[in-house]
Amino acid sequence: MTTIKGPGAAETFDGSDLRIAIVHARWNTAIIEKLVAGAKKSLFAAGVKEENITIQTVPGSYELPIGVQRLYAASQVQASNTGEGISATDLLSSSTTDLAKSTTTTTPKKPFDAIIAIGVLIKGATMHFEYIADAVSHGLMRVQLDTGVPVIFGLLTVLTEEQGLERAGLGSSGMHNHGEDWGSAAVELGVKRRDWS
Ligand code: DLZ
Repeated sequence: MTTIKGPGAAETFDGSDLRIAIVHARWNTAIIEKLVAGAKKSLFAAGVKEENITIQTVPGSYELPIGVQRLYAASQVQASNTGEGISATDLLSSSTTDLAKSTTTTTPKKPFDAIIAIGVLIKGATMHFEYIADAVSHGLMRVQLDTGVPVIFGLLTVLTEEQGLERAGLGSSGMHNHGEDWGSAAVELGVKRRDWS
């Protein structure tokens, strides 16, 4: 069946100099793992280098906003410790010249260009689902507007386990893995954010 739903055709964006983080919850792991793999597939397809992808986990979706916020802050500190006069592009490089300018002995890194937050909330018998979904949605929006780093909303809020499996490309309906959309969104926003600066 054809459908009009979805992000529509997009230009392709070059992610080869982007630094991207994925923060994911561990609840509903089987679905999460597939979504993370889908996001990584799109990142790689856009040219994002494996060494420029950081993956961090939190226990549940409720912890996603603080995880994203602290990981981004840590990347800013890491970048500011790598020395002045090094451009964002240089910071992706670990050449000896760049390292010589750096004040640390670790590979210099720039702050993340975009962060993908991934969680799967499955509705239960109580109001728990509604409270967490609302808090996480607002929390992630707040982090991205407060920091200016694009935060990709990879939170599935599904009524059944089956709905979650479908959206991770694991169901029988042929629905695609939504993680792939999130990876593409991260690259597009990471690139566009530079132009918007
Ligand atoms: C407690 C809980 C429940 C019941 N369900 C989910 C879920 O479906 N998906 C998810 O990501 N996390 C769930 N959690 C855990 C909370 O998000 C959170 O980790 C705990 O309440 C601790 O703050």
